[in-house]
Amino acid sequence: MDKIRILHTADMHLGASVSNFDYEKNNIRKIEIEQTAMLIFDKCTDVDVVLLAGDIFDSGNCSERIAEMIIQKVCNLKNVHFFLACGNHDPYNSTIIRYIRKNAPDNFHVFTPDFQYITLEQLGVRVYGASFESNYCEKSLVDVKIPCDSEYINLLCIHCELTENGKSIYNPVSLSKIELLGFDYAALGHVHSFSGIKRTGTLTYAYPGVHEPNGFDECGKKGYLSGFVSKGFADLTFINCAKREYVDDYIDISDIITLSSLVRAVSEKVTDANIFRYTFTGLNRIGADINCDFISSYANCFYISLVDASYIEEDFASLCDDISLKGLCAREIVNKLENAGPDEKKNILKAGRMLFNILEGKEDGVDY
Ligand SMILES: [Mn+2]
Repeated sequence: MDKIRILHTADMHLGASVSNFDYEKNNIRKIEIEQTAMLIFDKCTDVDVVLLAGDIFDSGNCSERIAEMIIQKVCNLKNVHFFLACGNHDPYNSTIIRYIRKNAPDNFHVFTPDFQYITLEQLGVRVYGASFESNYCEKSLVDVKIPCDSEYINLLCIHCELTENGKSIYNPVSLSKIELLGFDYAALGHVHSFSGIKRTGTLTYAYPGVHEPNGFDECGKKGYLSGFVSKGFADLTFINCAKREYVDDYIDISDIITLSSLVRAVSEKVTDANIFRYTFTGLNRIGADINCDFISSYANCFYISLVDASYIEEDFASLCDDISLKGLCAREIVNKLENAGPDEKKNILKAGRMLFNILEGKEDGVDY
């Protein structure tokens, strides 16, 4: 066969706790993260090889119920070849992986901690991989003494950190070495954001990232990779499948004069399914106190958090007579303000506030 159809997913972290919201919404998200995972398994129907690049389970003690859901899906897809390379969260010797190894059907292969390959003769494919044995792995799991056979399409499935200096506690893998070994596609796991579909020489490689986000450190579109691999070539597409997206952004409120326009500005930015965090920056001309709870109560979305990091136009002039370091600073600020243009004025006021926060022993808060 000159090309095969693959699906590549990783870092589902099934069974992970969700604690960003209230009780009810945490539960909704927990269910959604599982549902999307099952939906990806449903998308495997027409696929030849499914590559699961580790951290599919968030912990080795993940509930058997979740393992059973996956096993059921795999049982219903007898013609699809599933490969799991265990990661640092769900290592080979953990309870959940033992359960999978004992109960999964023959078309689900779990790689051992020793680098190995499985040949699928009818497809002309070799799938190479290895699993984390425990939570850390300082020595590369890729055995460079086992090169690829160019008669086959060679796939690598591995949970790792790409590095050329060999230093990582999460399976250091050298990209240049795996390229030299002759792989056509390397299905990687560990990094939670999509790397893009990368290419070096005849090797294509990618981290798909998580399938559903679980925090503001996982913003943007989330999903899995699907497409074709042939000798020296891969045609893969990132499929955005997450039910919700985390958005973490800033709103400069300098041109907003009334509270109602700020409420409107926030409402216009949000979409109902998503999860937002907006930080207000710039000059606050609305009033000293921006009530974030009040503004968020008007935003129609799954969740919103508002942070006020705006600054007010302070009366530094009234502090100029102070016989102290503060007075000295105030005089300097006022002097600078007198000679500044409007844009520069903003920065001076902002810098002035930061300086006074330090002098007054207050925390500066958000860096914008
Ligand atoms: Mn990991």
